[in-house]
Amino acid sequence: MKSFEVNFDGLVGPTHNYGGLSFGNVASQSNSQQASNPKEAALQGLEKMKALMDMGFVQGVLAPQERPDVAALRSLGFSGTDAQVIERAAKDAMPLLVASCSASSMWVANAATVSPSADTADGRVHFTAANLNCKFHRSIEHPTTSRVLGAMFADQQHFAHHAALPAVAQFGDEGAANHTCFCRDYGEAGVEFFVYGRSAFDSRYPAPQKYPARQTLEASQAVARLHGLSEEGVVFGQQNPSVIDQGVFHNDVIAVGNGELLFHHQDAFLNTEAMLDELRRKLAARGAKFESISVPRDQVTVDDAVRSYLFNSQLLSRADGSMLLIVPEECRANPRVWSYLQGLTSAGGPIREVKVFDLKQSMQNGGGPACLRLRVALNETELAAVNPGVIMSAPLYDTLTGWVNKHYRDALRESDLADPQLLLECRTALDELTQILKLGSVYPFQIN
Ligand code: SUG
Repeated sequence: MKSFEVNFDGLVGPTHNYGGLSFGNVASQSNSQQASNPKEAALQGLEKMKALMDMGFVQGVLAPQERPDVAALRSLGFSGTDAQVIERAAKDAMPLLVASCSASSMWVANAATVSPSADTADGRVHFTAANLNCKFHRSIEHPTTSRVLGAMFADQQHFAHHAALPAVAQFGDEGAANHTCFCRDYGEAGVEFFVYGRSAFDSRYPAPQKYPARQTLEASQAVARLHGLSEEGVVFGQQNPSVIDQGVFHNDVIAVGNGELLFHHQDAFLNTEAMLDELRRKLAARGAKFESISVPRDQVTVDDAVRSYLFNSQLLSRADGSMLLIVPEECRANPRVWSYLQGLTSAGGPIREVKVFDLKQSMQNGGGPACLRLRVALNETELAAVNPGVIMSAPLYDTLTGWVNKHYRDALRESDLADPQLLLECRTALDELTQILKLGSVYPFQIN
């Protein structure tokens, strides 16, 4: 049976703004307070989806969330009508209003961890929504994320959904940004690679000093258990704490894998050789030949990686067996990264081509090509069971660009977030979107 890796990209929501909300994420902090352009952000994302579809990849779309999150503000003590809740929060606690307005659900690599059916004990595709509990503005995503994923992957014969892990830092879980599935072929059992930043229960593991390690070992282990993965089908690796302190807040800022290949920076991990050996051995037992490409620090520094997002790229398998790397414009702008990429594609290795995309609006908040997509490996039967409304097509692309042009503003500043009209605009847009994507009622304002 044929199998595919389907990329479901997050559609950027109407409140995309630069709130400076993510301590430890260099771009988020350095672009704080700049004016954003939600319309351009959404169109840039849609263009990437369309380009991948045009290249022959199966592409899906994941809906944004309702913002400002009035329910979250109510839970923090703001009361009255929805408009009054927003006005009161703006007056008394602007940072909380900003957090409740974040369009951060666009970075769907953090929506959930997904295990393909070939790896799981019950032969279903498993999803665990990420609790994202390191940052308030992200911790409010998972209830709606679960409903949206449930509406996209509704067939219980093929899809199993788990609620987010307990909402405490000890089980901090950032989803697929710290998880990679390796395999010989999508559809064949492989090895799932979980990368954590610290252990919450064992003080022998080192931890970063400056910035938070968002993912714990114990969270990764819990997800592996929930998904019914076998011991021979998982490898846990620790991120190098010193790169977290240099702004690598997720593993997908310093490594990307696909098929039998891991592309990573030399300084990405701790105990790198032992970890790569374990991956090689476990994949060999599955009939797969693991390969890694380590980018040397004397060619590309960690700082280059953080600023260019070289590793926050999409590594895609093409029909001829070669791989394609989708990178953001910022890689072309960095001479060391660009020259490394020229050498990489001409070296005769698995990565043969690089394609560049302008994702500046998302990049300025620390979200590159890989952050914007959730990968789901599916066989033909499973793909047929996915809600067809969320699979990208030329007509859907046209409808969605028209929808963005109709509903989105082209500039948003912090002061605009206090405008209760923004909530109404968002609700009107999302109501229409649920019909376009055939999702049913997934938003709080639609659920009674
Ligand atoms: O969680 N930025 C996101 C970026 C997430 C990127 N995802 C992956 N690497 N997979 C974050 O730090 C910034 C929001 C603001 O500052 O307005 C933010 O949430």
